[in-house]
Amino acid sequence: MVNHYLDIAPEVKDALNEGHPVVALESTIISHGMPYPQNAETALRVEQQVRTAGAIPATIAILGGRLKAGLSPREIDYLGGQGVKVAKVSRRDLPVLLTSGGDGATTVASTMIIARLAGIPVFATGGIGGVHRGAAQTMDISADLQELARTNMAVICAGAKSILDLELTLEYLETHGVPVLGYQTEEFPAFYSRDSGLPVDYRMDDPAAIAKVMNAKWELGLDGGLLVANPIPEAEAIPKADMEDAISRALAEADTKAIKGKALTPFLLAKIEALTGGRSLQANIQLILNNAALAAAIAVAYANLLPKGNPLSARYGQEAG
Ligand code: PSU
Ligand code: MN
Repeated sequence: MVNHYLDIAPEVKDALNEGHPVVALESTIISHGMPYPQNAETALRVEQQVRTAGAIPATIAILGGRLKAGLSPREIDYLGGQGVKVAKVSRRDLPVLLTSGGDGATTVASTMIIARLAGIPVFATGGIGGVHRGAAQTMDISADLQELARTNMAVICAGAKSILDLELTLEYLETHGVPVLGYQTEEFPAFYSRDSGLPVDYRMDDPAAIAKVMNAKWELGLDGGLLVANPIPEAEAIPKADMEDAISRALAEADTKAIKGKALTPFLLAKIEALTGGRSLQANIQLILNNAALAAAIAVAYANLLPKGNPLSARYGQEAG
């Protein structure tokens, strides 16, 4: 049964009914992650990339108090143009947005929730939220991690930015039973750089192998997500040392200005963007395109595993009860 708060775009609905692969995409990366108009342009290129790789894109957001799975180019441009004027919406914020009738950009956590309601099991993003540096004092741990613990979905990312404590982020995921799969790598990537010095749980060399792990996990009744870490292409990567200065300056300024809560991640991202100029924006665009292509390949492989004549959405929906 489709949730009555949710609007699924006709093209996405048809694809799901036919068992055709679909890839969910988030919208905080559009409104809070990049400047206009590059944000909207990138979001449209990402959708195109998903299509080229054989799947249907479903960009997720909240518009006028409705959950949306699949946006029009106009709606994407609107979210990009509004930028940080649009509310950043995570799990906590969802019910309020629905009753106030506002617009919202969805984080990894809330995108997972909405994709799940729509019956989409694969989602591409840039970087996930995680355990912040200093979390032992601040207790700042992104709701993205809790969502990965409970919501059945493969989330394809380029790792996480080292504004976070990557070691604690991986510990948290282990505790909550979230497999971290490195795509053609043994190392957990650090967003702009391919290396973090930390290992992934398992290396996977092809999308079909990842699809089999998804299927086995959910057939076993092990609810929750899988994190697929896809390193930024070599040619676009920025060495860790080059980023470290910008990251420590951003962290120091956040500390001085006492920036906390949901404002912290966007503040750090914008600061680093400003300090490293066009270089980090360019890297950001390339890695999300790269993730979209891999997510589409995984969605295709997962759809191929499902029995013929059994629509993907129905089966996936049933499994999560
Ligand atoms: N990290 C990035 N880019 C992003 C985000 C995080 O490198 O765009 C966004 C994502 O939408 C993510 C959210 O879900 O920030 C996490 O915010 P918080 O740490 O407040 O949970
Ligand atoms: Mn936080």
